[in-house]
Amino acid sequence: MADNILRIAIQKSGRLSEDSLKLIKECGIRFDNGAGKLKTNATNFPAEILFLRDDDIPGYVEDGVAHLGIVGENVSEESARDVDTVHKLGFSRCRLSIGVLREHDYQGVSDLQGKSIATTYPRLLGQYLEANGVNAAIHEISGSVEIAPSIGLADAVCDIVSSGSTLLSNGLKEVETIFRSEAVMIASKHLSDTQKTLLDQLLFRIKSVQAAKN
Ligand code: PRT
Ligand code: ZN
Repeated sequence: MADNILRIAIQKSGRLSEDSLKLIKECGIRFDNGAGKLKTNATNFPAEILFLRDDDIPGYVEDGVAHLGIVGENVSEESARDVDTVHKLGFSRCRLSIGVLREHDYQGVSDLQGKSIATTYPRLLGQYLEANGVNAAIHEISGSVEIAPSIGLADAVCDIVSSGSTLLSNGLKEVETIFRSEAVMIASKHLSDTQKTLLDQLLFRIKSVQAAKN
């Protein structure tokens, strides 16, 4: 595999996509992002862009198939992949929180003892419960987590919250924030010297773009 270009993985379509593309463009990197493409070459920087599901990005970067990736810290941390977090990007801010039914008279984290909690983040939730000495059943589901308490599938949820309106519309209230997240750039631990130099150039441009906005 060519070790003199940077292969950058970004989310194909979702909440991170637009800001990820915008950041790369603001760094002066030009490429053709024809709809439906899975890979494209930059025309004025030795880089390729891969368009992937966000959940797949940490694994591709760990394996060195992609050299860099833009992903939510929540996804990167949950994946437990061995990658370097090289820069915080300031967009897609959200939090991973525990929610319970609104009518629940919640007093504190020990209320979760012996309860079941539905989540797509079993690792981060498990760490939080362990750190707080709480023994609860983690019910891993792959989507529509917020509906679980109202249909009797679980006592609580642990999911990503941004405005809070999804919790609210499912009769839930946010009771604990366990992780704060934003988009980050992650890098492979196996970069060639050329790739390290290209990464430094890219980070310099990203920091300039960020500084110009502040
Ligand atoms: O298809 P693919 O697997 O690539 O995408 P995805 O559906 O897994 O992810 P996507 O695009 O929904 O989110 C990508 C990343 O955006 C997440 O990993 C977070 O880092 C970040 N992010 C920021 C969010 C939100 N805000 C967010 N609000 N991710 C999800 N949500 C969901 C949340 O799961 C819940 O269902 O929005 C709902 C809550 O939003 P509020 O505003 O009602 O609180
Ligand atoms: Zn995903």
